[in-house]
Amino acid sequence: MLRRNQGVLRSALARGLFTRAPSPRTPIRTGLYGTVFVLSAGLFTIYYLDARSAIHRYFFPPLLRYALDAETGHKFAVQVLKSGLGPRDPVEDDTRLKTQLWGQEISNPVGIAAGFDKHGEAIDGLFNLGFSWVEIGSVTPKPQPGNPRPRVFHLPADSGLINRYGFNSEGHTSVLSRLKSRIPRFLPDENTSAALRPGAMLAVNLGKNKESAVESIEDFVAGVRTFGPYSDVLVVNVSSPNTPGLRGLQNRDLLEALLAGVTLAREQLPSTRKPKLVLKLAPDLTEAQLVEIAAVIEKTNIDGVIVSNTTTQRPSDLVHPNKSEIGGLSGAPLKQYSLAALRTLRTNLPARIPLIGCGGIFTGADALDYAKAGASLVQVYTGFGYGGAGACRRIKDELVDELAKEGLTWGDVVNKAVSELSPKGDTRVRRIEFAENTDPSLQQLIAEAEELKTLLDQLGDRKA
Ligand SMILES: Cc1cc2nc3c(=O)[nH]c(=O)nc-3n(C[C@H](O)[C@H](O)[C@H](O)COP(=O)(O)O)c2cc1C
Ligand SMILES: *[C@@H]1O[C@H](CO)[C@@H](O)[C@H](O)[C@H]1NC(C)=O
Ligand SMILES: *[C@@H]1O[C@H](CO)[C@@H](O)[C@H](O)[C@H]1NC(C)=O
Ligand SMILES: *[C@@H]1O[C@H](CO)[C@@H](O)[C@H](O)[C@H]1NC(C)=O
Ligand SMILES: CC(=O)N[C@H]1CO[C@H](CO)[C@@H](O)[C@@H]1O
Repeated sequence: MLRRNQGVLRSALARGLFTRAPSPRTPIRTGLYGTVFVLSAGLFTIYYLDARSAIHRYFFPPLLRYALDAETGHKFAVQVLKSGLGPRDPVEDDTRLKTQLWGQEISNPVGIAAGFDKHGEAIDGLFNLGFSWVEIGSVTPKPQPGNPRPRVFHLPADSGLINRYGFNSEGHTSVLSRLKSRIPRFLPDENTSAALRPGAMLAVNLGKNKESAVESIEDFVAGVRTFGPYSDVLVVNVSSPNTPGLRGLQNRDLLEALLAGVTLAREQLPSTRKPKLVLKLAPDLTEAQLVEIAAVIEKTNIDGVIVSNTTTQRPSDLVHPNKSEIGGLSGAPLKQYSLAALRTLRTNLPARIPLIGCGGIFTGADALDYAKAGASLVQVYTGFGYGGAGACRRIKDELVDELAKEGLTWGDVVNKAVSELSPKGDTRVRRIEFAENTDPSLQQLIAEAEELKTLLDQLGDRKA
């Protein structure tokens, strides 16, 4: 049907619009031109709105890269998706693509990673492109501008990207008011997904202000209080590259304090629905560090892990002249590191803690590599930037083809990997219990966060 439309469109365009007829215009002819024009425009709209159309892959992304600098191109794409005029994925997900997270069914395993929609402007536009998981952020408590421009660099020759945005964020208040205005009237009850559609999840990636102390967990606790009621999942990063050891969390105690703080804040949310808490890790951790992090995670009530963020490494085979720019490298060159880190973590975490793979996914085969390493879901950023609006749909179609060839479902592949790789038996160490009165400083922190949240709520209400 669509192919035929495209054919009709092409010939209509060729005949009706682009050739200048030499004969004089009669009213009938003018009427005909008008009709053809309207028809073409209509067909073009159908063609445009279908995320699979070739223009979204071969025309718009290169055009944006050519016409605009990297950051402006990114902003433009967010604005189009925000406007509701973005293209759509018109096909229902194949049942082979179903996956599960925490007992909940997700219609497909492809999500959009943090950093694309940093301020929560284009949530529904992104779901409409076929992603089953939309992660907004990172959002910092107070607004902050990030690093000076330029801070994003395309490395097309390497299918990569380097960014040093430095967490530009509009801050909690502004993003919260956007989330609130999106939720119709009532907060979702415990059975309603904040995605507001079945088989999908909305995640908020929590950030930290630049001036906050490295070891402080306050910003993350505030994030849990602020966004807990409006999200299905909250993502906490442990991936600042600047400090050795646990990348900023110099030691195990700090990581334990962070995880204890955010899980306690989650338990204390007044709403009946509690978001899942997921960690996001850097790909540059050593095996020993990953093993240690896994041990800490297992002792806490953290629900899952995203592997991974961008890398500070620069593989020697990079060719683009801008490869030495400072920042995090993403895209194809990142895949080897993320995949290795994910596999290490899978072999050290019990099966009940799902992993989400992220890094250099461009094709269905890439996604399948992650499933085979035990990832229940994958996320895409750079592959979406290069592949355009249809990237998600295309990855899903390729996945279905690959899975059908082997007669498997996504769930089959994941389950096999998890049962082969995850440690056998219930290795569950006694979970840390956070009695309400054990840690006065934590209580103090939560109280302060509560105050901040009330303030933000009021501000948000005023703004909305
Ligand atoms: C321009 C850009 C901005 C990003 N911003 C964030 C961010 O704010 N928070 C975060 O956790 N990850 C951020 N990321 C990392 C991505 O979420 C993802 O982990 C990484 O890009 C690897 O996936 P990819 O190879 O598919 O791009 C950003 C990535 C890029 C390219
Ligand atoms: C949510 O689902 C559970 C189990 O299906 C049910 O017992 C509960 O009443 C539901 N809650 C609401 C508010 O619908
Ligand atoms: C490298 O990045 C700068 C800054 O964005 C840009 O002006 C320049 O064209 C880039 N170099 C190449 C070869 O793309
Ligand atoms: C991800 O890594 C980049 C550099 O590799 C770093 O600047 C950033 O802080 C990390 N992301 C998060 C959410 O910490
Ligand atoms: C976005 C953000 O808040 N990144 C933080 C990730 O965590 C480290 C500490 O592990 C912070 O230093 C980063 O600022």
